[in-house]
Amino acid sequence: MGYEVWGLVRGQGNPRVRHLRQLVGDVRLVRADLLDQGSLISAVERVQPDEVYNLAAISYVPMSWQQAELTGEVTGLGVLRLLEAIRVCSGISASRSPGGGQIRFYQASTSEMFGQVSESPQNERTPFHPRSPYGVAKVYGHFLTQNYRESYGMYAVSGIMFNHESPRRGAEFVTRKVSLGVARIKLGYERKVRLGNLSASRDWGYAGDYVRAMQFMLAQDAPSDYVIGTGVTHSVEKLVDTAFSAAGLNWRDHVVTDTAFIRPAEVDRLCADASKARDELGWEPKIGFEELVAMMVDADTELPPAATARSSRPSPGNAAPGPRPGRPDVRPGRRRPCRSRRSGLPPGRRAGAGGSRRAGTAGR
Ligand code: F7E
Repeated sequence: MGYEVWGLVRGQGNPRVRHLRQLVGDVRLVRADLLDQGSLISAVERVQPDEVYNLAAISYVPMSWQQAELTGEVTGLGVLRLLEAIRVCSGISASRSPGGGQIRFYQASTSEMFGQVSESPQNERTPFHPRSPYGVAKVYGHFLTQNYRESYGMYAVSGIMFNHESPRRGAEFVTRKVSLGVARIKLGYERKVRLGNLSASRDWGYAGDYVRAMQFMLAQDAPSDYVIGTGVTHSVEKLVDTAFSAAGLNWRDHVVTDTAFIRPAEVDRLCADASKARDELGWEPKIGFEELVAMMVDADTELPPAATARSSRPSPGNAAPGPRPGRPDVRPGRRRPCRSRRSGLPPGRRAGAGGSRRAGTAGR
């Protein structure tokens, strides 16, 4: 693709570095921390990136109730520090706008900002009503990115990404928890998977498709924000059914609901209207829900036994802080999928990668 990719790593002896090296050996690393303004300025000075992708966050929603202040610092103020690092290193001030060759900035915004939705499907104009400290922090980062674009003329954009998954997803998120659970049950290591709210619905897509959208967004003539999602939504129950069926199992024999995984405030249903991305970027997802779930179940079933055999019991680190008192019990329920219009796609402008560029990614 012509990219030289740098990743940001924090902390001393960060154990994730070894894992990262095994996955993608050719990524170069620079040390910095989203909590430390000076370190970000040094990192931008050292790498001299053409593009910066801020994918870093405390991104597990239940964790954001347990560590609300840290979530605000990293997921919210981290965006400010990164934008400031780019602004300072580029010599941009209120009276001096950037010239050509400026650093382009991508902010990973999220469908969690829509939260308790006021309309469905959600597009770039749908009002935000976040339901967790994570969602609130992301709204701050989203508006700050817009503000730096408007205040300083920076090429700074947000992708409002709906849930994007792959076999690399963390085991605490529901798709991977289910695919790992199915693999463990299939291989005889466990008999049950404990889950929370089965009636919540999400618009789940494949992470690889969403990364392509990020790249397109930074390759446009003018910066703008885009909703990225498939336009098809499924309940957690449907996810569970699809995953267990892919392994020839009946989910009702193995899934237990556990209030430890119910959130204090839930986002009930999300569904993307990504028509702006389709029309202006020429973007559309290539991998659908069934294919994605089968891919994740297959990958986990083929993991080395030691990785598959690890316990999936709830722990304080991956359980939600618990339902509000008086909250009604959550029962499995079915909802109708929300579909986007898929026919008659205009050709749109397709943005290619092209050229040799330096991209910095911040991930936590
Ligand atoms: O939950 C329900 C849970 O944790 C999805 C992050 O990447 O996407 C992700 O946020 C749904 C929720 O993802 C369990 O209550 C039921 O309704 O996989 P999740 P999320 O909260 O939607 C957005 C776009 C982001 O930006 C976030 O960073 O599944 N659910 N039972 C469960 N969820 C989990 N994790 N574990 C359960 O046992």
